[in-house]
Amino acid sequence: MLAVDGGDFGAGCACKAAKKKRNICLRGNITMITRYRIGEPIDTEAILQKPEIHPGFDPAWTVIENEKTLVLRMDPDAVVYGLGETVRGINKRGWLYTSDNKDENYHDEGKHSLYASHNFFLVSSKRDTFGMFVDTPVIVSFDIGFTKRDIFSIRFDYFDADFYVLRGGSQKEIVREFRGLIGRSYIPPKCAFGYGQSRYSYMTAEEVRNVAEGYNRAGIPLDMIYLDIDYMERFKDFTTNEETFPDFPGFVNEMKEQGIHLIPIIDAGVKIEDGYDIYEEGKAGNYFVKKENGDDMTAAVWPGKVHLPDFLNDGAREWFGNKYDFLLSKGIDGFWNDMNEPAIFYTEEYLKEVFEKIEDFRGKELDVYSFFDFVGLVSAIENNPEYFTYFYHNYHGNKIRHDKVHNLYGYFMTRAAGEAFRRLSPDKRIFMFSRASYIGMHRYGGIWTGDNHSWWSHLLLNIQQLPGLNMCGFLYCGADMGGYSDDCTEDLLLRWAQVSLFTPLMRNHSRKGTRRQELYLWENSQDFRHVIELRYALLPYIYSEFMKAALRDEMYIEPLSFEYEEDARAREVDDQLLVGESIMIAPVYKQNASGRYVYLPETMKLIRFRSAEDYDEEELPAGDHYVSVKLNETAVFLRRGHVLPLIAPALRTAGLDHSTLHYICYDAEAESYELYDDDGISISS
Ligand code: MIG
Repeated sequence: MLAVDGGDFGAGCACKAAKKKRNICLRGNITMITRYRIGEPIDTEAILQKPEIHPGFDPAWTVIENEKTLVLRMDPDAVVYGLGETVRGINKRGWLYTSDNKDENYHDEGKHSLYASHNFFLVSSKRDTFGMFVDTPVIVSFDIGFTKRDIFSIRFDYFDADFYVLRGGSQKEIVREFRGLIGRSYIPPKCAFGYGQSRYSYMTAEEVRNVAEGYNRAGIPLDMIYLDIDYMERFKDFTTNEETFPDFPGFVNEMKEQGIHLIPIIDAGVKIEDGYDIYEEGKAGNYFVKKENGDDMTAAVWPGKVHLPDFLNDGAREWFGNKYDFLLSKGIDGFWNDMNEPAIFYTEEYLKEVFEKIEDFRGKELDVYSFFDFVGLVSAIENNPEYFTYFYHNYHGNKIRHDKVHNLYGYFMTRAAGEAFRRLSPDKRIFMFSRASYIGMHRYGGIWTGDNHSWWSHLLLNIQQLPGLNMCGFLYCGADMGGYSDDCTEDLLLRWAQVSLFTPLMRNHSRKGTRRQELYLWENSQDFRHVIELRYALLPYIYSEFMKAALRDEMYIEPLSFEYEEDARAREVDDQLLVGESIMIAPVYKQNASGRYVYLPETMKLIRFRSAEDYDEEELPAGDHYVSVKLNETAVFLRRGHVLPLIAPALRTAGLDHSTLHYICYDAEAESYELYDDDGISISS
């Protein structure tokens, strides 16, 4: 297990220092963990510490065997938290969520699943509070008051799962116990907490240089520039395009000398091409997923026809993981893994079928029905779920059809890399995050939340996804700041930056064909400079809080009610968050708003930052307030008795000078602050 070397606690303190304070044990109970089993589940390797299986089932639930369903009557006051990366609010009541990893690029509230399956949730009411993890690699649906308002039912395609029920203790304690079961969350290098600029795609080294220069000239801090699929030679994994990125190692080094890390993307599919080493080795080693008849399955994605590595196969995982060395050895120290749901544009067989069916329509008069049948034929090709029944894995020596382990694919891809990093880079942390995931992957990498849109509603979604992700162990996470698809506007990007500045992953990313989003391009680029400088100024706090959460199995971002559990109002707040122990945030996520209503569960100090140095403070009593927050202001609410450390901003995380550390204190008798710091790169296992 990852441990962090040279970590140093407690260096910091504030005002008139007093003793350190921790908020634990609201109810003082002990959390009991009970494991139940239905059917014969396939091991997902999500849980590291497995209690014995308890006979029967948790009494709160009714098991309806023939309908493959579990049923719970929820108390009217019950709030349901969790499920990680999903649509809708912090309280998951009132919708149907399906765990079915999918390349879903419209995250509207009518959707039931996104890229990830995070089957841990918490049902919390006055009478009963418990957590439950449904450990199954297959599709499972959580009907949380969707069909009937007070009925929570869990429906399975295959009725095989392990269930971990956690009872007793506060919401926080239940989550901590769960996190203990699944193992410590991934810890990236410190530079991963800097700001990163991405775009699909920077086409040449020259273009990347220009982006770096744009940032340097505008004086906006930056630690990373991302390389999307066009850095590769015809989208082949573990290649670089010699024409557009000549002397790749030299280029990596040139950027590194400026303190900028290049972060290339890796896709799941391996191009079929004679003479391409990855393809040939994969074929020879039997490392690709196979059709029923034993042939390698052919799908099509960006590179054209591809085979999919069988990441569930130990040998294939080791082989593919080792390939990351192609880039590591060129000085690369961070990656993002994409298309690993897996995304499949088409399969050969299905495409053939469609072409044949299209023939039936040729020359025919199309009425309304046949017209839509015709249109549907073609639109069903991309990411058709049927493809998942076409191929097989070799998992622990067993031939298993993909749909029976579907939700593990992205997890095991990232695990392939994570396991390889432990061999290839045993002393240094490597930066990595993935699109698809399952609980268990949180030990190997972070995640980003995929193809959102430049919509105000997706800024709110970003806020609302964070607590569930943290509960499920995905501490290192973030959304595409500014939105991926569609054109962004300056005000949306600014408001979004004011949220992303608190998420561990802060990355501006956007799609081909959309308006450019690099921060130095906007009319008021100084406003962006101020927000990014504030991010860097807050890094001692963000890093301390992240590391404490990771090392103690706690949450870095929480819903208000995790701290103010008895406060009924706090339980309804779903657009404000607690970030670490000291602060609450209440972002503005509406266009043309110069403020918003904020609920304060207790007296707090409002700090309005116009920049890292220019801010004012105002104490506000508990209750509701309309708080003005201008477009160029970031509002932070300091909790009573707490302290916020700050440092002088720098252009790179490596340039932060700890002698400039200072503190904003709530008042003179403020508590001390438990600062965590280390060299930001070392690990020991
Ligand atoms: O099918 O690599 O979510 O971030 O820019 C699209 C191109 C493939 C999807 C990722 C997005 C990335 C894009 N990828």
